[in-house]
Amino acid sequence: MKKFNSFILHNVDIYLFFISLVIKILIFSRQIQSNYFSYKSILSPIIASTLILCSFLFLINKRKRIRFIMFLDLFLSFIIICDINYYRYFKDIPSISVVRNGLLLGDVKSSVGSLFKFSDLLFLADLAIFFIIKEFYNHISSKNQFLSMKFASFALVLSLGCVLNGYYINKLSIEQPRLLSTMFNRVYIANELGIVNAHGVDIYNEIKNDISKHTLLSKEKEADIKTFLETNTEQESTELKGEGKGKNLIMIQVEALQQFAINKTVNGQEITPNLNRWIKKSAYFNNFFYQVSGGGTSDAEFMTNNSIYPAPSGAAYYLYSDNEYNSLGTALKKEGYNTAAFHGYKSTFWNRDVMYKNEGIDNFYNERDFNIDSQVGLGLSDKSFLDQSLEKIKTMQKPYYSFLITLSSHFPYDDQKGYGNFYNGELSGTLVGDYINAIHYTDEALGSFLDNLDKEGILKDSIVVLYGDHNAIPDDKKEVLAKFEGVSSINDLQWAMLQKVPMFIHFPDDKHSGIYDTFGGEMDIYPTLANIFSIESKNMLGKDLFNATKGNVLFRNGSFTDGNIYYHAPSNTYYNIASGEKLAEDESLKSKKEDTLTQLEYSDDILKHNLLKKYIDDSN
Ligand code: GP9
Ligand code: MN
Repeated sequence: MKKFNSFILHNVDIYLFFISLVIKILIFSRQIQSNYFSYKSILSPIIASTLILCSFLFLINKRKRIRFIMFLDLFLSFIIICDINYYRYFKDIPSISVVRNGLLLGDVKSSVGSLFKFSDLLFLADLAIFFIIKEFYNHISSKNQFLSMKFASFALVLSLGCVLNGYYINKLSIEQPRLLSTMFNRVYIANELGIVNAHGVDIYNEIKNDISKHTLLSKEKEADIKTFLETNTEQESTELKGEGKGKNLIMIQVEALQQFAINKTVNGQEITPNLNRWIKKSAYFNNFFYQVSGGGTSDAEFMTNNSIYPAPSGAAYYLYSDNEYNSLGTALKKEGYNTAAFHGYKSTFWNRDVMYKNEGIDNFYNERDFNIDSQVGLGLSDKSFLDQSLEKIKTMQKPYYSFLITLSSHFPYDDQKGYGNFYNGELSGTLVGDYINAIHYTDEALGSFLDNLDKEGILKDSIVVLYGDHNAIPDDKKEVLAKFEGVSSINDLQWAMLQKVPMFIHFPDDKHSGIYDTFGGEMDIYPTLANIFSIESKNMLGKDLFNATKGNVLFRNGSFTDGNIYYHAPSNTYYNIASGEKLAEDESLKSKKEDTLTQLEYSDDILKHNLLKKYIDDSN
């Protein structure tokens, strides 16, 4: 009992620090999750992460320790105050990449500062308690605990914290597989695990990523990649070269627009009548695939604006936001274009505010720049977003590049009120049935936007590109999509061929309209536009769809197609697309597979070692 009393008496500063930190983090959590906050769900992970933080204090000598605790308390309280003010402005949690990109200190410094409340200083109130303890400690014997006791306390508290925290982190990584590696929704992580864990996961990702960036790349490999990039987009022919020079570019990325809905009817009505109509007036690529990986929507944007593959895990928009790129926006700015991105959601989601600056996008109109007058799906309704974006586009100095990302048709498509009930068929109430309503709504909004561009005379001197960012129906709902397709089952090849998204390019006066069946993907949009707008097409891994002789489409998991065969990497199986039959691997198929892996490796090295910076510097 005596030992226990001494253990308590000797460490009262640590307990008080632990309790005050848990309370501060709970107050912070309450502020970022005001609507459905529950102390119960967040308390355990907060306690677990705070135990880990406090465990090291048991190793410090008591007299020195109180000073260290006061410094640590001041530092952590400062972080929490910064987090709260950053959240008030961005409705997000800052990450290292945000701070590193100077955004925190950039043009928002004054705005974030203006949000500061004097009540924030209450987070420092507990320092007074530690001052008193410090005085108290000065007057009592500073007999220290035995070293063994210190280590035992440290080990016990650290292991308890790690086991508890590991359980909660693992639980979240199972519920949301991509979340912790991509940090695409930092607020969600803080809401589930507490702010200490949110910053801890961010620091872990940064360290892991920095280590991989500092592994050396051989000079030969660097030269091989440079040669590949210089020759990859060379084309024998130059169909449509310069067709868009000086014209505006309007690129529309549509949330979860998957090709199975295009040119289809349910109960005798078209699901996407407007897109079907505009497809007929445009160059329509009906064998066009999404190629996203863990970065979801941001991967799609990354590829269409850079023609570099997504990161093997995580999101390039988060992990490589400070790399140098040869982006579409940057290239068009060199040609005198004004550039802007439009998205009716948080500017920090997917780290867009940081990444767009790096992609040559001068203005990013995000949820703070729109009147959130109607919400459908994940946020601002597509109809209102597109109407308001059109008004902003009309004020832009020509020529301009406008990149719009829609939002309403977002998984799980459960905003029936917002979408309306266009579909009441046998799949009503299933994910596919809900999706049909969602995409029918978005189709209507897109139709009105495109018609308005026409009415305003904008189409006369603009080229419009529209594509879907990724699939709408996940693998685990395959059987529902099979029902919609009217088949009993869907094998790997059929499922792969269903992973197409529509992509069309509209030229003034509906020129070059027709169906183009070249196999392609999101990686090919930039090289295709580079040819149309006569901008340099070095440093791209995709191809120009109007002049390509081969139909290669590579996917992040190593699968690929060349338009005739499809290789399904997870099952290491080759298929003849036309006949559906499986093929034995021969030398030519093997070399295609190796070529795919080489290109993906080149792309990963470009990101890891920031090679474009080197190549661009060399060429200047
Ligand atoms: C969020 C929106 C959706 O801004 O782009 O992203 P997703 O969840 O589809 O990756
Ligand atoms: Mn998306």
